[in-house]
Amino acid sequence: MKKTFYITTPIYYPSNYLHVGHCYTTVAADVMARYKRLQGYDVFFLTGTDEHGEKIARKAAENGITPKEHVDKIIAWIKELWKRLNISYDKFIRTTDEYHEQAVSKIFQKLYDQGDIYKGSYEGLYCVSDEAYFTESQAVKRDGKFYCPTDDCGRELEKRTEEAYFLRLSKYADWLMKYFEEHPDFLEPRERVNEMVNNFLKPGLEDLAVSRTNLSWGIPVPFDSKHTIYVWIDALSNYITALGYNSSDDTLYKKFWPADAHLMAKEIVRFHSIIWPITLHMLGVPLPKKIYGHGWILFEGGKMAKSKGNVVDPNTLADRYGVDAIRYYLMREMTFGYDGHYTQEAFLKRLNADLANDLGNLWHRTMTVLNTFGCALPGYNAAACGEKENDLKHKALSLSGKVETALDAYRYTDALIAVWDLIGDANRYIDARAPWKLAKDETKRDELAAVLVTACETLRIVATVLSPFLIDTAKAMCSRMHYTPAWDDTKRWDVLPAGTVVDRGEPLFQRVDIAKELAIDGKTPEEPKKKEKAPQNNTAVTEGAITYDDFKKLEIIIAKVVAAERVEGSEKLIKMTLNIGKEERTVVGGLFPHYTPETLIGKKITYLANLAPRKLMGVTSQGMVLAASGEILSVLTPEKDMPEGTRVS
Ligand code: ME8
Repeated sequence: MKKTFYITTPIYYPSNYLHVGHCYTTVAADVMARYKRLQGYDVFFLTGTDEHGEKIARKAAENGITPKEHVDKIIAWIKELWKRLNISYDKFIRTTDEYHEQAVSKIFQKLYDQGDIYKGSYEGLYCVSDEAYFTESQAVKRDGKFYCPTDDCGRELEKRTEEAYFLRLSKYADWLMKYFEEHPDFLEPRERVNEMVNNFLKPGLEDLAVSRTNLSWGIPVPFDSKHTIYVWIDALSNYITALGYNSSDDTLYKKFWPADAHLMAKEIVRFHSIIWPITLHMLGVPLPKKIYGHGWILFEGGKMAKSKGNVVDPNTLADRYGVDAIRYYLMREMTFGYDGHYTQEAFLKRLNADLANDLGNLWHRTMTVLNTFGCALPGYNAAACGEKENDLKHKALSLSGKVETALDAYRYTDALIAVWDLIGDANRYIDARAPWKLAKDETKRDELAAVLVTACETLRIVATVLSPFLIDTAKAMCSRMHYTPAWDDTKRWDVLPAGTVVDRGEPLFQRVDIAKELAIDGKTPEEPKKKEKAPQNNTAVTEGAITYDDFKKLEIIIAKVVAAERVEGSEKLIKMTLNIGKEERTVVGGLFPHYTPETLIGKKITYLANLAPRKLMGVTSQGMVLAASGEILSVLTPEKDMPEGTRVS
């Protein structure tokens, strides 16, 4: 039987149209689902919508339509968007689906029957106009009074007490704490565990109100018609009801649960990593294997959010630049797990540099020379392959292993960096071998054939590993090579048969004029950062020159990073534990987001050991990790594997 893989996105609120932030999680889940399918897994990929609640009821009322009419309209739009973005979900769940409502009702009843839900009273700050409760931290506080935080309201809130049903979370706090300790991979990235433990579990977990009396747009509490089930039990249960839990046909549930990963952004990690595991534990249902809370896309001064209006419409981007450019940018630009900025300029630069130049040109120049060969892949003589061919072949064959390591750890960016490293190598290889020159020399046919096969096989491997990311582009590349992508083939060479007629086709990507594109939105390109002034003449260098004896004072050695984590409260700092041969050292460096802690662990780096210790954000750094820094940043690693403690001189 095939191995199974079950992945989910949050179910989004259809209060309004979705933006690029929602696309981020959905594309990440789609890439993972496609990657696993390509590896032979039986995959179930779930997405959907969270349709009940006050917000949606209010929005519909504003438009003079029923809540159902409102959500139906938005959901049709969302489904179109996912189709357009090539999202390969297996099921789209709506919390208004009858099977879901029935299953949730049964869950609520069971929890009540076994005493995990009980009746109590809910105290909160109530807004009469919005008919909603707010906590003190949500409300706007002025002169000791609390006011409604919704944009167009601002009315004074009154303290009210209301009857409600509560979920007995407090009873399971210790159990959950222990679960986190025993399952270090359950919640990622690691920082989120600390947030949950320090902010919610240690201060004492409170029971959660899970019903409301003033809400009609929701699932009724089965044994008390005055109450409606409120938000989280309804929403979170989608991950099991979608599979048929509590229904007459639970085949999918038996096959796919527990989920391999729930993906979401950090603001709802609390619900997924506290309320959800406890609810499942109460129900006697196994827990999902992983909760991954990624960062936020920031845009124009904060989190991209519907409520703030600082959103980018994915359809506009797709109209202008194509779907693959969006998918690539989202997966390449921001390190999964951490916040990142969206800028139009960075988007366009990636499109031009990575897609049109690096990938597009590699394809185009290779296939242009092949055209002169009658477009058919030549047979070649292995003896015609020299060091350069073997080098590129070796790198290409090692690509999918690197991509597997990265994607299995949800490091999408690292996977794409590995692909583009190979594309860069391949472009340099073509530059060096200049096949267009070889093509002019009849006596160099063997050499030319070896070059073209090497380049085409590399492109085949690139297209295969890119096929979960750039759906249309990879499909075009493969079909032009008459090749069906197969993951195992990425570890094989000479897969394309000699004689295969390859169609060069249209350019894979069109370059754009960045200034013109920005001008459409009334923007101008950012000034390039001013470079540090170069020394005016050689004396400027020699004047400050140090003697060899000075240099000898620097104790630069090779060290291995054995542990790494981000420094709390800092955007850039990473704290590392280094093995320097005879002992371990702690060092802090401003390496994020160029490196994440996970990518540093295991690396051999160059370390200045005798720099006087200094404190950075409360952590004492003993020395310094050496790095080259310009527009990007690169830590210096020894070219060959050297033992820890080796002196650099
Ligand atoms: O929270 N950056 O729905 P929602 C990154 N219905 N991701 C973003 C983002 C941004 N700026 N903006 C949105 C809900 N997202 C609940 C979920 S699940 C049982 C119930 C993505 O419509 C991200 O995945 O507010 C985030 O967690 C989700 O959209 C919130 O979607």
